[in-house]
Amino acid sequence: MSELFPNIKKIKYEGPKSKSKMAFRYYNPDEVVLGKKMSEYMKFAISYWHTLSASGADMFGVGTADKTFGTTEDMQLAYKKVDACFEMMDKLSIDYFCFHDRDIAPEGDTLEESNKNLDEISDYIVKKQKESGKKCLWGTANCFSNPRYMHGAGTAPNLDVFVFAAGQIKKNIDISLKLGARGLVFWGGREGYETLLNTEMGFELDNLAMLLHMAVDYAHSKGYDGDFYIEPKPKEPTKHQYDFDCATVIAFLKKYELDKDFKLNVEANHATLAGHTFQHELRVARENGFFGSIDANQGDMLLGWDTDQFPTNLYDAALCMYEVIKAGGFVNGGLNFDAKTRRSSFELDDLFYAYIAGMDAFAQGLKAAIAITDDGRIEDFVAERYSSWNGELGTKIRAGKASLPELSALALAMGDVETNISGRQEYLENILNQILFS
Ligand code: XLS
Ligand code: NI
Ligand code: NI
Repeated sequence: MSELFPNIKKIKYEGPKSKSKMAFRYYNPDEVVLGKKMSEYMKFAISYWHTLSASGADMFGVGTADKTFGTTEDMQLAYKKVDACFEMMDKLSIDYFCFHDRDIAPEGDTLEESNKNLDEISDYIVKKQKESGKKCLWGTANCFSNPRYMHGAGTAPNLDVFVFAAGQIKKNIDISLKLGARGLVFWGGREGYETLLNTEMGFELDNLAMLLHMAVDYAHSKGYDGDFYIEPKPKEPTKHQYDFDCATVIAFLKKYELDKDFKLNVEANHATLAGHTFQHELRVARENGFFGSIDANQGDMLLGWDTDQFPTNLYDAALCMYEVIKAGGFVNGGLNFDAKTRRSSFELDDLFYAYIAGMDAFAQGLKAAIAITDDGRIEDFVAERYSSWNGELGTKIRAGKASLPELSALALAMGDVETNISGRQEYLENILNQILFS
């Protein structure tokens, strides 16, 4: 079969000194790190939508990148995209891909037609998977692009829309399972509101939860034992997305008794849109037992929207991988590059530069995260900072065996707090710099 990226050879690891244009300098798929090959630890994934479909269109202009791969007929193009995806995975040593139903096969005039397109293309994907050993990290249903979803899908005021979304989600579960996905993602899409003047918030959230329960029940009935993820995002496309951030989603999952089934897919750019750091969202997910998977990208701090840039910020990559390590690594999840090249980076080669940049950044991040732990100064400092809790009294309070009157008596005897120690933020930031850049 002729190549769709004939200019690109398989990208090799050449080490940090390499000046080659197309080479990994830090990502070495076969290098063993934390008892696993780096490729198995990171579980990088290609995002089908940005990589194979997005052409760089924005509200001021049409696309700049040609992703027609020599054809404009819908189904033929769908086949070409599969070929392009598998060629990229091979050339970049990426083992996984993530997809929306409408990324892999065109939507037909009816649900039945759309489903037929999905059946046909997924047969082809399965064949390519068998040949290559490449896997699907997660699948999701696009219940936001079609105009029918203008008011939302699971939260739509119109029952017919809810029913249609349920049908689409059922099919997506079938296809995801057929492709061996170990994750089913639910990103809110248009589940949110523009104005409360026309919105029954509680009613909409009840319905959304019901839809998720049905999805879980259906997937389980088909023998699925992988993960379900909600992907939080605070705004865009709606003014207020219901799945605002990790904390909001965890409260929602607990209220509707979905917390045993769902974990979180944390996206860096969504974290910053919510006014949090990426690490904050990962920490919230981890501390609450909801750490699942990651959409690895980055936003622009000067812009207020989801720019979905390839992640190259080493601090963020390091602190992200630190949280991943502390969470015990990925089980069913992985690092999906939910990222697109800039509109002016329009050549197909740019896709490869972008993935290499992201993968190298995360490889450096992984090494840096390990170095933070090995170095020990930061973790020792944190342990020392809380050491006053190590004695009998601290243990008693944390075990829930102390009372306010008892502590009041101790406080009165104390008179006032005598000592406090510095948080030493600048000292710790300097250590982080030293670890990252030496
Ligand atoms: C959009 C989301 C989306 C999800 C999958 O902002 O990041 O791409 O990852 O539906
Ligand atoms: Ni995402
Ligand atoms: Ni996003």
